[in-house]
Amino acid sequence: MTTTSDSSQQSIRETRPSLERDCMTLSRHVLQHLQSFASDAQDLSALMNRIALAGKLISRHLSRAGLMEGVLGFTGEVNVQGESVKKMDVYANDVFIAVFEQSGLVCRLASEEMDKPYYIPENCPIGRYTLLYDPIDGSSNTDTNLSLGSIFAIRRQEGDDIDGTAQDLLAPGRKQIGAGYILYGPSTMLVYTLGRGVHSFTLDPSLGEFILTEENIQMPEHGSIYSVNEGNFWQWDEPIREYVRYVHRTEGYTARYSGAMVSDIHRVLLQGGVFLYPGTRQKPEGKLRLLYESAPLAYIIEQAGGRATTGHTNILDVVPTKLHQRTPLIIGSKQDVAKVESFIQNGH
Ligand code: AHM
Ligand code: MG
Repeated sequence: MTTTSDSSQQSIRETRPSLERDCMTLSRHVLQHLQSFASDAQDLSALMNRIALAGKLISRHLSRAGLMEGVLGFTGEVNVQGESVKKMDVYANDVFIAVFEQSGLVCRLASEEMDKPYYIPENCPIGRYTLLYDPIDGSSNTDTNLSLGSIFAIRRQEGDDIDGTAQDLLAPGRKQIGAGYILYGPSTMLVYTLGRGVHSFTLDPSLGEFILTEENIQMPEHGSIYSVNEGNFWQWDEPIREYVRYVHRTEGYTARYSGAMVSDIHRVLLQGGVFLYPGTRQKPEGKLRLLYESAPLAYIIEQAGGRATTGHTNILDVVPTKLHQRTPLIIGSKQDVAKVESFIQNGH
C-alpha cells in the first residue's frame, strides 16, 4: 500500500534534480566551490553577487534600449583612450560603481571609461578588493542590437595606497584573484574563475538569477576558428600576415569575428580556436587594454586549459607601466596560439 508520505517522498525524488539545478545560483556556487564559509569566501561570494547584479541591470537596460529615448548613440565626449563615448558605456560604468557603493567590499574601481581609479571612501577601511572592468566590451555593436560584453578582474589591494595613485595595480595578471565576463547575447551569461576552474551561468529572467550552466569548462586543444579583424591586414607586421595567409590556404579553418571579443572568446572557449588582436605598424601595442580586457580573459582561458600571449610574453606575466596600457593579444586553444607564436618567432 502506498501511503501519503511515500508519495510525497517519491515526488521530492522526482523534482529534486531540476530543483537542485535551479538552486545552484552564482553566490551559492562560489561558497561551495571555495569549500569555506570563512569571511574571505563570504566576501568573494558577495562580490560576485554584486557583479551579477551589475550584469542583470545592464542586461535589462540593453534589452529595452530600442524602446527608450536617450539610451543609444554617442554622448559627444571622448574618453581617456581617445575613443568616442557611447551613452551605454557611461550607463554601464555607473552601474558597476552603484552596485559597490555601501557594500564594504571594494575600495577602488578602475575602468576603461575612467582616467583614474574611482575610490568609494566608505568602503575603504574594510574593502580590500579592487575591481577592474570594461563596462561595455564591443561598443561598436551597441546601436545595432548585437552581442556585447562586460569584463572584470578582482585584485586584492596591496599596501595602503596613501597617496591615492593605486601603484599596486601595476602588477602582472598573476595577481588577479578572480576574473570573468558577462556576455549579453540571445541569453545573458556570466563566466568566472577564482583560480579553480572556469564556470558558466545563464541568467534565468523569470528568477532573476544566474543559474549554473557548466562547471570546470575545459577547452579543446585545437579548433577550426580564427577570429581577427582582417580589415587591418595591411597594417600588420609580416608574420601575422603570413599566419593569415597560412590559414587561408590550409583546409579546416573558418573565420568568425563579431566586433565584441567577449563573444568571440566565448565561442573559442567552448569550441576551440584562436582570437587575435595584433599590434599594427602605427600602433605596435594594438587596441586592447591589458588590465581590464586582456588579463582577465587570459586568466579565464588559462584556467580552461588554453593560453594567451603577446606573441613573445605570456599575457599574465606582462607588467604594466600604466593603468590603461594596451597590449597585442593572441588567445585561445594551446595548439592554435602556438601556431601564431611560431609565425611571430620563427616566421613559419
Ligand atoms: P571596446 O571595449 O572599446 O568596445 O573595444 C574592444 C573591442 C573588442 O571587443 C573587439 O574585439 C575589438 O574592440 C573590435 O575592434 P575593431 O573594430 O578594431 O576590430
Ligand atoms: Mg570597452
